[in-house]
Amino acid sequence: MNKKILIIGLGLTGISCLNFLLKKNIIPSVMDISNYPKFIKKIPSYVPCHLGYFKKDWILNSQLIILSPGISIFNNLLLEAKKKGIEIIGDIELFARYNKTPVIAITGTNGKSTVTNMIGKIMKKNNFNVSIGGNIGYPVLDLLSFVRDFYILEISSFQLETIKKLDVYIAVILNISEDHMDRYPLGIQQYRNFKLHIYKHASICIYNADNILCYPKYFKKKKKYITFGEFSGKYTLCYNKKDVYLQINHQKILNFNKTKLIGIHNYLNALAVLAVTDVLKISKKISLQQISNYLNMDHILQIIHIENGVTWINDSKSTNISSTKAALKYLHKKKRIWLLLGGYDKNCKLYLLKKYLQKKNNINVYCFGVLRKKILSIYPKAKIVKTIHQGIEQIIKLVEYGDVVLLSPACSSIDQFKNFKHRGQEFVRLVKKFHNPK
Ligand code: UMA
Repeated sequence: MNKKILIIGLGLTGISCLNFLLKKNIIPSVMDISNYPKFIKKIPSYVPCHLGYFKKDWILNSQLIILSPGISIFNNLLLEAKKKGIEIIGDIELFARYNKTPVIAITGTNGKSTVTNMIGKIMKKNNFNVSIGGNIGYPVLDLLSFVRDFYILEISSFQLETIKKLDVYIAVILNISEDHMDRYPLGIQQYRNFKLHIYKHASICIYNADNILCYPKYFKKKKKYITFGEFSGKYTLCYNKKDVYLQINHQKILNFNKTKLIGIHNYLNALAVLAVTDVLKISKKISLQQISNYLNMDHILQIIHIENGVTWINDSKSTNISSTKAALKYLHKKKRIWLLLGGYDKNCKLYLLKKYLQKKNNINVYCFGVLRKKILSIYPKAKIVKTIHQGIEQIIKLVEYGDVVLLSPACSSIDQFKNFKHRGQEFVRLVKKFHNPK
């Protein structure tokens, strides 16, 4: 690679790209909009580095730009670079150019991390040598140093923006609903189009048959298609009185009420997981055992404290409306729900949540962060607080036996926190502190 390479963004992705190139004796230039990017100390002094703003001549004089997912390809300078014929890729495309290991790739608006983890666990239990990476928090280029049977990648729409040819053995789209609309001004179809990139070079495509947005635009003869969904597809749910079953081709094979999984959204995740593990010919016994015992990841409907009959739940990973709705639906039978909602404004369609909240009379909304005033304007019954701290302080005085306090913000966290994990950890810390002030 004998080109003038520029890495933009010096977070997890940028640093992993830098290390990858340095190992190949390629010295790129690096750039970040922040004056003090998180990993600044990891940049060797001999690497040309520009901080504080995007330097136009560096961008327009480069021959290859490696862009971090947090930066939109629709940035004006990048559009200008593209017009000039400068190639713009992301870390996953770079990975694809060197990778020889089969890939299982998972995308979707919600459930990506859960499904990626579940598949990983089941495959390991079945003696596959696998590693997981991608949007889940482990940059893909770092995987290349491990010899594995498979890589299992969680891939976001941001990452899919810069992928050109990612060969994938199995590609999964779990669901598509409104998210990141600040990044996709043309709306959900624009977001969807990036998600669909995952099918492009996939041998097997698995998708949610209930959600038309997940359907491939073209069905190709040489690819195999497998479907799942609550109501339609090969892998579906079957409701029988109080029980919910996983069924394949209309044959019941697992009673979800006897598993540790919670919420219909997780049952659907399990259907997608089983569709993947069936392709890999993993014994159903192992797959179903692992699915049955799977415990939610931290920050997803995680019960963090129960006191005086009040349950405190951390669902900080809910960064969009559909995810928060899934949490509320799961808890709908609770006496009262105290919902902490808010954060950074991704231009989400709040009215979709408003409609749901208006139908319920057991949900008290406390809104915080940048979006708080917008939430109040569409849902005047909400109480406004500046921070989660203030919200807990007020709620703790009002809760009664049987209530649930739920942090399920429906927004991203970057206005007040480093990321959703930081937000969840702060919530846990504060809840413990309020219950045990010493
Ligand atoms: N930056 C700029 N200009 C900008 C925006 C950011 O220079 O306009 C700089 C920041 O100052 C910072 C760096 O870019 O120094 C951060 O880069 P990044 O935002 O791309 O974040 P990374 O640390 O590289 O992490 C990324 C993913 N982040 C995003 O997509 C926003 C991580 O997903 C992922 O785990 C990681 O790569 C490894 O693959 C996080 C995420 O929030 C969890 N993803 C979104 C989501 O799940 O909804 C898509």
